[in-house]
Amino acid sequence: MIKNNFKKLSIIALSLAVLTFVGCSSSKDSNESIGEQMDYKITGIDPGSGQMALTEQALKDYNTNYTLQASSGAAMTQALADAYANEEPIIVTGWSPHWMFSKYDLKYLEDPKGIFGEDEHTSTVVHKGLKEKLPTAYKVLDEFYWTPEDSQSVMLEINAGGDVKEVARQWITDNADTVSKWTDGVTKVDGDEIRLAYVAWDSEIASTNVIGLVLEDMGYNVTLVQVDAGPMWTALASGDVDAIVAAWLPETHSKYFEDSKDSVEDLGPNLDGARVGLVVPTYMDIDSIEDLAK
Ligand code: PBE
Repeated sequence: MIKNNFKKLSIIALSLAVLTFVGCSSSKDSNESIGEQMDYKITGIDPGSGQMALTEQALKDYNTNYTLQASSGAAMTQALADAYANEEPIIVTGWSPHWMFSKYDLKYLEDPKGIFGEDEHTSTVVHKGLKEKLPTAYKVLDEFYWTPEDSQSVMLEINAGGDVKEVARQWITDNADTVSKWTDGVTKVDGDEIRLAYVAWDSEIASTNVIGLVLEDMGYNVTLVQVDAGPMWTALASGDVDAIVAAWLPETHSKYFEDSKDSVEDLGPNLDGARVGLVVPTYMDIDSIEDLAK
């Protein structure tokens, strides 16, 4: 009897020891470097975005042993939310304007080599000949201009679960003065077709839906086409779509822009003060992409 109990106890003790051992080796050891804790992974977005190419370039030029994982805008923000909730290290390909900066305490890693550019803006780019084809739309698109705060307020509402169209409509109602600057003195049309392409990045979901509704109010029959970055530029160049408000220049989409330059017209910024880069929670003890060097 005693012997039996002793045996049971030993088994329990042994199991505990094994469990403790397994637990320790799988949990994040505080002696691990930040890089080890993240398995040297950067959480990226959709492969076609300009930022992914810039990040690959940065990881090389800064001589790091990090790899970039492609995902999507939505998967990236989910990974960020999960890491943030547990104060775990994470590096994401981030950009502004974006609601993530309102929701979390984040910082851009410094980029002394300037790989991600400075002073990015989002441009409105149309298929050549739009001025003659759809003069009213051309005029409104040319005038379309808002601020990072405007964009961020729309994004926040959508992120909080608002219906995209309803949020865009509400913003238009609340900002009638701004919107009238885009539409004042422009002749309305009667059901002409216009097609706008965009990528499902939060900032572009916001801008494209707002301008889409404004064009609808001007009498257009508007189709929004959601595609990847490469196909968005190809569709614009071929004339399959008439316009985009999602062109990130001068750096992020420079390659796409160069390739389609002959068949498009850049109407200039619709938002200044945009930025792309590597973004981390402020609780992380790194400040520069240089800190990721081997
Ligand atoms: N972004 C958001 C895009 C443009 C908009 C920065 C993720 C990119 O192509 O990288």
